[in-house]
Amino acid sequence: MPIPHQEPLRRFPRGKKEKHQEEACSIPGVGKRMAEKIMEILESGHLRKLDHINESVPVLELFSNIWGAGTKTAQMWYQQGFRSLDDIRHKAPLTTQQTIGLKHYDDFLERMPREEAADIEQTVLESAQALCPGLLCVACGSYRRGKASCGDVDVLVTHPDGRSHQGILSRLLDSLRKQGFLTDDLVSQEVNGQQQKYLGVCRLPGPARRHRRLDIITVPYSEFACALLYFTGSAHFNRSMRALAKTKGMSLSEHALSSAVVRSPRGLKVGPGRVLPTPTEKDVFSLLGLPYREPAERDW
Ligand code: 8DG
Ligand code: CA
Ligand code: CA
Repeated sequence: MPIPHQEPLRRFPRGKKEKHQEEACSIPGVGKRMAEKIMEILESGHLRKLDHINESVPVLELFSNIWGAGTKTAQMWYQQGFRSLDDIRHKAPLTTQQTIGLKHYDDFLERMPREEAADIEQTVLESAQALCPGLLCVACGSYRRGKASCGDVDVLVTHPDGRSHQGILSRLLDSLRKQGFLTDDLVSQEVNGQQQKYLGVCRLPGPARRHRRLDIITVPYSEFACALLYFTGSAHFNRSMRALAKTKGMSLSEHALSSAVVRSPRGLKVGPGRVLPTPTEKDVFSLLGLPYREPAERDW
């Protein structure tokens, strides 16, 4: 939305204007063009060049809230002249993911109460255990951090026998689809031949239920603690933990904590190091020399 043009705040007498411009130019890093912008703001309280940006910001936000559309796509659509979701719906060529994102636009923007996340976790758990008793299914992310509302549900699946997690994801998804619980698929991928990730959409049975985003990740039991730590987050907390590991010559990922990692002088990993056994999250904290933090204390 354009900012209404404001009355000029001040008009500098000719000589004074040049003097101010010279002063602005003498600031390190400020060249002639930047100085001109400073002068425009000083004179009018406004920078005309930003009008277009102010206009585009809410539209870009509207577009980038479509699941599967990033900032670049949103900008491209804006440049193509699209201004509303109706424009996108009728005129933009969409990927399969963006079509799903648009279909559930309002539902995906609304966070769900944690009770609903618990019901979703329970649905996945019951289906998983019907296929293979002993499978563990844990809702991570904001749910495990104790938040009152969740953007989506992140379910981590593993089996203590170290092998029954293999190949379980596709069977679990089939079972959830047959129940009508899964409504759309967004992404399925395999990481390192072991970990499998699924990103999709589900809806609990009953009237007035919304479509919710569901992520399911299956991991080998040896990676369970590091995966649990990673998918519990928060993302900011994970970044701090990884940075700390680095300062101790270690490396932390969603797969493992490794020691004696060889890094180049620029900090790049050149040798993989040795994977440390971490049966529980507490072991990860303790190997990093940190006091344990409950999931609810990792929300920053
Ligand atoms: P929310 O869904 O309620 O909005 O919050 P969340 O559960 O914390 O976020 P999420 O997007 O579902 O991601 C789950 C966890 O994955 C997050 O808590 C920590 C981990 N994670 C990172 N980095 C990133 C990242 O760049 N993107 C995403 N989506 N997750 C990340 O450590
Ligand atoms: Ca989440
Ligand atoms: Ca997620």
